[in-house]
Parts: sequence; structure tokens; C-alpha cells
Amino acid sequence: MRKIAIILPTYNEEKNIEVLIPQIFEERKNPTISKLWDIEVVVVDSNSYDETKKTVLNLTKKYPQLHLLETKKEGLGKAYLEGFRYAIEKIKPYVIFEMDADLSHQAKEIPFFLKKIEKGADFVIGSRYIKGGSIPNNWQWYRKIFSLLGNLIVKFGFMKPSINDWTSGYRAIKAWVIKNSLYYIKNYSGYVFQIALLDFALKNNALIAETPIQFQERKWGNSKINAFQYSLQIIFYIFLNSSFVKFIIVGIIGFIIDFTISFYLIEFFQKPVWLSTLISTETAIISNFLLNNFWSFSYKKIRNNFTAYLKSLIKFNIISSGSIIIQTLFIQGGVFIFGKKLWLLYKILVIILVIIPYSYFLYNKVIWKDNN
Ligand SMILES: Nc1nc2c(ncn2[C@@H]2O[C@H](COP(=O)(O)OP(=O)(O)OP(=O)(O)O)[C@@H](O)[C@H]2O)c(=O)[nH]1
Ligand SMILES: [Mg+2]
Repeated sequence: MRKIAIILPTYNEEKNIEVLIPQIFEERKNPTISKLWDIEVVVVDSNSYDETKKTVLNLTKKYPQLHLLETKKEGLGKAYLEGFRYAIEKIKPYVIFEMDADLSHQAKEIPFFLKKIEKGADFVIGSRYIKGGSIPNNWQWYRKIFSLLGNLIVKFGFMKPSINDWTSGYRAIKAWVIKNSLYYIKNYSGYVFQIALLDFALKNNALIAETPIQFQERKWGNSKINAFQYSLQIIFYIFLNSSFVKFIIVGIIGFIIDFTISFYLIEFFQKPVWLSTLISTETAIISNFLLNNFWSFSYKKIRNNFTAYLKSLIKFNIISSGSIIIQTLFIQGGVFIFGKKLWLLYKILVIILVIIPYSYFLYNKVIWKDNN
């Protein structure tokens, strides 16, 4: 039998936890679980002032596989970090679950996560935004829009359209992924640790899968999340950590280098235009290559050897030449069909709609190879 540790962070969830814990242990009867898995539950309580602690302690008499860990109130990320450490040391699980204790996440969905794990996934996200998943019908429109928009921003901020629910707190993660991530996520004590953990897993080639969940409105007690603060933390995190954002910044730097060098060579040094352009674009290409390697994609840097570098630089040049050809054809096509007046608009459109996705996709597939 393999062990599962389900971590339930609580802050004043007395009524919810009393219902949820028996529901979780009831799942042991499900054939998917009973054949292969042993469930242990760790409640991480951050000094609740209601009866949460007492309720959990009472339940431990009935369920010996229930643990109570008490921590200071220092944010959800910190509570999870302590829960993870405790579980890894005391329970030695194969899989660790993250789950809200407010009955928003349904215990009956646990087997679906495990099926994905059994099929080879390292990190299963309970997703509200895939087929079969849902958010509560009675959410006010602004809450729905906020949640959807938030997820879209994260999705495109990381340019990972394959992941549909970045902020979900219902997840099953193999213990090795969590173990490796501890040193990293300890820097994120709030809700944003969820984003950091998934980002870490992706960058460390964990196999990600999603399973639909039907998110329920909490029945008792109050929400603890500060949506405004959380959004700011997410935007800040993306800005500092997304390879896509860094790739865009590198592109802008490349444009400035290209422009400045050609401007000086042509205007000040009266060099031929073709030669100036050749020197400026190649300098920008080399600078983009180095900045992307040591910054944007630093977690999958090219091996430290001269031939590997040279090969990649040649490939990088080919991809860049491709984007010059695409740009020229597209702009010329626009001029041909709609006239010359709007050439700048064609250029902006082709860069945003074609060149950026084209280069980012090929960099990830050809030069800084991605497993996910
Ligand atoms: N231990 C601990 N648990 C917390 C803390 N903050 C929130 N939680 C728990 O984390 C879970 C999720 O918190 P919620 O307040 O429901 O936040 P949410 O589910 O993201 O937001 P809602 O959609 O409003 O419910 C609940 O079980 C909370 O009790 C904390 O600082 N410490
Ligand atoms: Mg909740």
C-alpha cells in the first residue's frame, strides 16, 4: 500500500472540518483507494479561536490516521510548508494532497486525482476551468469575472495555455516534487505560494495533469483570502519569474540595441546601410541569445561547452532569420492589399500575433527544450 497525506489548513473552520474529515476517511471504501492507497490526514491549524482544534482532537479518537499540527498564523503558504514538512517526516507519503477545509473541495473527487497519479502524473491540479469542472452558480458576476480573468492573466503571463487552473488549491502532488520544492516555496508565505509551487514543478519537469472539480461555495465561516493583495502578489510573481515576460523584455532590449547600433553606424559613421544593418541585427541576435540563456531560460541553460553553444547560436540565428522573413512578407502583403499608409500597424500586428508566439514556441521546442 502507498500512503497519501492530505493536508488541510484551517483557520476557524469548526463546522466544516467536522463534516469534511469523516467524508475523507469514508473514501477509503472507494475501490480505487482501498486497493492501493492508505489515507492519512494532517490538519494544520493556525491558532483558530473557534472550536476547530477541539473538534479535530475529538475526531482523532475515532480516526488514528488523523494528525493535528498547530502553527502560528503566518499565512497559508507558511501553514502548508509546515504541513508538508510534518507529512514528509512523519508519514512518508507517496502523494500529498492540498485541500481547503471549508467544504469547497469535495472528498468524493479524491479518487479521480489518484487515477491520474496512477497513470504517471506527478502533479494533478483540480481544475474548475476544464470540461466537467465548475465554479458555483450563485457566485456574483464580478466574482466569476475576477476568478476567470485572474486565471487568464496567469495563463498568459506564463504563456502556458495548457494549464487551465493556476490558482486552484485542490491538488495531488508526488512527495518528491514537494520535497525538492521546500527550499523554494518557503519564500512565499501567502496564497501566492500556490503559483510558486506549480511554477517550480513545471520548471523541474514534473508531469502535470488536470482533473475536473466542482468547486462548492463554503457553507460556514468566512473567506480568509484578500483578493486584492493576492492579485498583486501574483502579478509581481509573474513579473519576476515568468520566462515569457523575461523573453519579452529581452526582445525589447534587442530592439534597442539593433536600433541604436544601426542609427550610429549609418548616421554618424556613414557606413553602408547593408553593413550597418548586418552588424546591428547580429549584435542584437547574440545579445538576445545570451540574455535568454542566462536569464529567461536560466533553469534550462545550454550545457557549458563550446560546441553546444555554437550549435544553439546557429539555430537561434536561423529562427531569427525566419522571423525577419515572416515580418517582411507580412508587411509587404499588408502594403499590397491595404496600402502603405498603415505599415507601422502591420508591423506591430505581425510582431504581437506572429513573431512573439513563433519565436517563443521554437525557443522552447528547439533551443531551450521543454518537457511539458
Ligand atoms: N492554517 C491556516 N489555514 C488558513 C490560513 N488562511 C486560510 N486558511 C485555510 O485555507 C483554506 C482556504 O481559505 P479560504 O479563506 O476558504 O480561501 P479560498 O478558498 O481561497 O477563498 P474562498 O473562495 O473565498 O473560499 C481554508 O481551509 C482556510 O481555513 C492560515 O493563515 N492558516
Ligand atoms: Mg474557500
